[in-house]
Amino acid sequence: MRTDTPQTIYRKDYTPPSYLVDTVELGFDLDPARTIVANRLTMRRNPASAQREIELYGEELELVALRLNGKTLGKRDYRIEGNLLRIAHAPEEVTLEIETLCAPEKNTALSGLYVSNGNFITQCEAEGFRRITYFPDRPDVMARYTVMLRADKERFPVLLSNGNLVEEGELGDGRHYAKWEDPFPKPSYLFALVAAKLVCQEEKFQLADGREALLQVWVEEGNLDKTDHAMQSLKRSIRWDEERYGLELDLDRFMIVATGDFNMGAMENKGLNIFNTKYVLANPRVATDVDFQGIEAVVGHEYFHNWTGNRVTCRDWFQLSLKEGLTVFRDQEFSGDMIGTSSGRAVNRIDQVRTLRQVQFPEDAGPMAHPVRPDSFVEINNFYTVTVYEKGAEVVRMYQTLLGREGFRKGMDLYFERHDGQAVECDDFRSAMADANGRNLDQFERWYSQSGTPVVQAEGRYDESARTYTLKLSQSCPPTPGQPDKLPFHIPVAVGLLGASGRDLPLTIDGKELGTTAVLELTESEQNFVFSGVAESPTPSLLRDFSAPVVLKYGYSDAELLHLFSHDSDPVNRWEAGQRLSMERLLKLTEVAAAGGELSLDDTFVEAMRKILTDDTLDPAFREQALLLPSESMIADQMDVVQPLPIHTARQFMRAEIGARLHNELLATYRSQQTPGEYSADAESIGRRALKNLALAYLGATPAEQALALAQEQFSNATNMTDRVAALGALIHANAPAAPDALNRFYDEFEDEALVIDKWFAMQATAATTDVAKVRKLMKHPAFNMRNPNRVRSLISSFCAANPVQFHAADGSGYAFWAEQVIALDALNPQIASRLSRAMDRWRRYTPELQAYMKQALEKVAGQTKLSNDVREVVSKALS
Ligand code: 0A1
Ligand code: ZN
Repeated sequence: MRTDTPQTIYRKDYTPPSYLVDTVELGFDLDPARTIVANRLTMRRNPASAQREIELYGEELELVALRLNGKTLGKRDYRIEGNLLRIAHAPEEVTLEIETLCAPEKNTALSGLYVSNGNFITQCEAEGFRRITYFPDRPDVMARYTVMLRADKERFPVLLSNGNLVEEGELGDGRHYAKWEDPFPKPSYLFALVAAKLVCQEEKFQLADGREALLQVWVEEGNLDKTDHAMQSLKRSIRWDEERYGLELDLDRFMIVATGDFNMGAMENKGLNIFNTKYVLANPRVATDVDFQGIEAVVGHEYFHNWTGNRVTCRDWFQLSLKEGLTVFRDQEFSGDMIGTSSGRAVNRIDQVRTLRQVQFPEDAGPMAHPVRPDSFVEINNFYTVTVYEKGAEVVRMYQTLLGREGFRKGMDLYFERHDGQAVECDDFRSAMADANGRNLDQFERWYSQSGTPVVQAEGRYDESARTYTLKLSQSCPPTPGQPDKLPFHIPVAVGLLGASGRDLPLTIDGKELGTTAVLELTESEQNFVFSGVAESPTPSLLRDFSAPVVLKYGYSDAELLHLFSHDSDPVNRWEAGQRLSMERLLKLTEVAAAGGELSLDDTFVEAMRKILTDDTLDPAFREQALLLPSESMIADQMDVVQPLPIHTARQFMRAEIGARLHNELLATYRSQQTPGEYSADAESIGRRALKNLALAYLGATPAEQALALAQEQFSNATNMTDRVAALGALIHANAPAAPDALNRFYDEFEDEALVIDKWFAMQATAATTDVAKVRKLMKHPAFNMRNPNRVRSLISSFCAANPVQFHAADGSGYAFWAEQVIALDALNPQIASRLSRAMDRWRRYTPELQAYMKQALEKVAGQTKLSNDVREVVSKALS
């Protein structure tokens, strides 16, 4: 916790490290209260640096001894200023020996070395290693590590670190040791150790080149019945990277460790991935379909980092998207390939588009907006964002859209050929893509440097006599903090033209036949694209497969949207047409609700929904997506002044109307989409359950008794967690008399399953009937724990981010609660506090009355004298 004014760090100020590190030998005497860390570094001056002092970072450490080339340094031989320890006048080559003390059990920030349920765990990205020992803790310093772990054998029978186990044995006095060696040079943020009481599921796995690797998934005792899916996902990830990118596992051993206390999803430490239990533990009894899918994606993500992140890493933290955008893109492609079918892929893509619109677009339009490669930050932990991750993945996807799959692969190959073992920049990736394909991608750089979501405006004109269709595309980008004016982006716009029959028309531009989907390259502020030989006036299908992270504007008529909703061969755009139809209506209904008018829904829309619902030629998973209404936050995003209550009223009305007017079809769907027999997490079964449970939710939105009876029956008889929570959710959201009892039964049955109890808290936190008083009461529940990030997210963050009606209560009570919790959390865990503080990002978009309360709450937090850099940066940007 710092009280001085936080410093802004700029990308332009980057300088190379003064010294490079060749080897690191770490010795740990592990004790929760007082751990001794002995660190022996061999370093040499970096010829690329003008700076001659050794610079080591350290935080929350007690320095015991410091020796340089064997000689103990006295107080006059070095200086400690804040987090920096500087040694001047050092020779070219040095061996530094540093002994420090730290207190893992007091580490509630969960950064560095900490204790989770009695086990030692580390988290070093981004700057946690400096909380373990003094070190040039920056990603462009890559070194070879040897690690000796010593601990009590009974309490910590398992001792793990990166790389290969080279020695283990007894020490007498009940202690034991293990020595690990990582053959690959790595930055300090990839260091990890685990000393714990754990058990593992393990397997030998044959790699493409014939080598065998040992794969392990480590969990606490009692959880071995929940590791299988993670292990299967890991094996699939290894195969996929071999097949799709020719990338092999480079170690003899690959370990995954699950911990219940973790700030993020998981971490790609070399050979020793550490995971939040949420992304490891699953079986049908405790995990939902979404959990199963999340595990596959995150296991893949961390595994793929081994090449995109670890073998080739980031020069500095401004380049974070170099590894994150690329690795998210890789995990998205992996998930798509695992589903296999084209409609399954589309459903996967629709999920990505939804996240982007629901979370990233608002970020790009708010006070924390930043480019994919930021130019400055106060606290790097605040930049693990949807912009760096998800928009970054869209940027990588655009290379593939522009260059084709093969061209993209060529670029990847060249990237590894050039940069294996190096710490590089986003520009190096772009150059590899350009050079491997002989293309100029200079303008593409703006996707990295300019923040904000571009708006593409489209207009079409059909010339009957010339049989041409001219598509005029123009682009602009709204101002964002520090960037009032933007230059045009290089935007791939995938386009199809539908004839009156609903079929795609063949596309020709400048005599070139382009099939039925053309990727137009919009590079100017305005451009015309002329399609020739167009036999009839078409309906344009624009931005197919969401070919760029932009807002697309086109003055579609209802008739055109209905045409696309029924016929578009691009499933993403087919879904998109439905979203546009619902959004238009939701916005109008919101207006009427705000004015206290009477709400009504047109038949045309209901009929379109009926058609999709009953079209058995469509995959259930796709139907579910197409029938799902835009969320309240997405509706809010379209409004100039946000009024949470009318939005909620409008959306609830629409749900109830659909539920009532399609009652018979929903009921029939509910019955036909059952998945009897043993649970399976394949895409088809997941789709059927999703559609069935959506039908239940719609039915539950009506006052019909029958729906509640169905929900109650499903709740009691469910044989998997997906159906169980869907039923419980239906009861809670309908405020059914049976809901409280169901909640109690659910709790009693799953009391010992922390991840299920998280769901129990989250479902209550997001119910429209749960007000601040109820949340406060839940915080007093014995199962609530302010130190556990998953629990805090499930109750406090869910309430603030996903219960808009109550969070934005007219009396400002939600905001006062928010301020109180941000302050309380900040004293324990600044990263978690800072995430929560983002709930207030877009406060200027609300009504003046709400704004006044929000400002007051923000000022209360900002006015604290003791505040972390993390929270300080977020609230001061919100207020500025
Ligand atoms: N690199 C990890 C995410 C991660 C980032 C920061 C952390 O602690 C502050 C932990 C994990 C990933 O992308 O999966
Ligand atoms: Zn990552």
